Amino acid sequence: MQTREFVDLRSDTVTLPTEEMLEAIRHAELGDDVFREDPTVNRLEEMAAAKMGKEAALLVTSGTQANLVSLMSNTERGELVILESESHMYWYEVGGISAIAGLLPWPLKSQQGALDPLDVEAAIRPKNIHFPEPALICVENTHNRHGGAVIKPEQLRAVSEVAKAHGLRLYMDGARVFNAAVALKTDVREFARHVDNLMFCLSKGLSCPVGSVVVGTQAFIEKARKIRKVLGGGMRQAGIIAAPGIVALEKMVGRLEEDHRNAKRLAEGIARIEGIAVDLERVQTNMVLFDISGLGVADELFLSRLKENGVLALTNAKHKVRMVTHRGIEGEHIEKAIAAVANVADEVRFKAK
Ligand code: TLP
Repeated sequence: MQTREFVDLRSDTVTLPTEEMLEAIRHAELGDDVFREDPTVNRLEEMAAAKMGKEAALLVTSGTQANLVSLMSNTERGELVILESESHMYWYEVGGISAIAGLLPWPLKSQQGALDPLDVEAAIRPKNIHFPEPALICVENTHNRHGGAVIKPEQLRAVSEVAKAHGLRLYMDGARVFNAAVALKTDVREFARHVDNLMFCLSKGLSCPVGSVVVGTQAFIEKARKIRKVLGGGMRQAGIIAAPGIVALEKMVGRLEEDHRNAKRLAEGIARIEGIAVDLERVQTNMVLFDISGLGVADELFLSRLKENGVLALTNAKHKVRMVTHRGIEGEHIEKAIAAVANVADEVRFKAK
């Protein structure tokens, strides 16, 4: 489905593995990872921990599993978790935070995804027989529903100070934290150092077919390994997943910059189209969110017309369209996408008159 037939801007999850990744899978040394005997998995986990400046890491099946395993490893059932009201964990993870982890999510509004430390402080209520125990604060970086916004290291530090002062842990859904690091031209450890533990995804901009990695202290990862098992995530010859992950960490981080440049170009092109609003300041990484309210067309119709013009996108709220750049999307695809949006906009504006 990828770019051959359509310019697929629905997500960076649609990226296919590189030739080098496929070769690495073919030649990976394998073993039973539940017995900790897969050398390729062990190597990826060591690399991931070192990259993040943490003690240990754990390969898991998906970003959703990474978040669930981390929630359960950081808390006890019945505790309270402070998170951002637009966060992926709150919106898109099938309510696992409550249904499986047994936690009470306490959502806070934010400015472009960054929690205000004063709001966090206010949400941590004094001990009282009526209240659940607060245990964990979660942040997301980059922030998906805020259009790939980067949460800066100093913003993380401010929240971490509140967490420390109250004896709470801080966890980061860093599905796209390498995009954040590349956008600020800094090391990913600058983000990781402010949180107790985090996850990142291999299968988004880094182009792997499967997998995410949870990173933290030795004790946390030990607990997470057992929780992954109870959730059915104990994999056997998982080296076939880890092998492309190693290629990703070695070779795929730097190129994210290209995706960011393409997203800017895409946003600038779309911003020139009448009836469409884009906040260019907010295009910081590989996502472009734009508002089509001015076109007076139903979202489904807009997306289906776009598809007829060879371009795939998603909406993430009423009249809000999301496009995500990734490997496989080149300059010519950006031009094609801008032309397709302009074409559809002309067509629907004409009908509206
Ligand atoms: N996000 C996907 C969809 O679920 C919306 C996407 O296309 O952006 N955290 C964040 C911040 C994410 O954006 C995602 C995936 C996840 C966690 C979950 O990862 P997976 O899909 O691997 O379970």
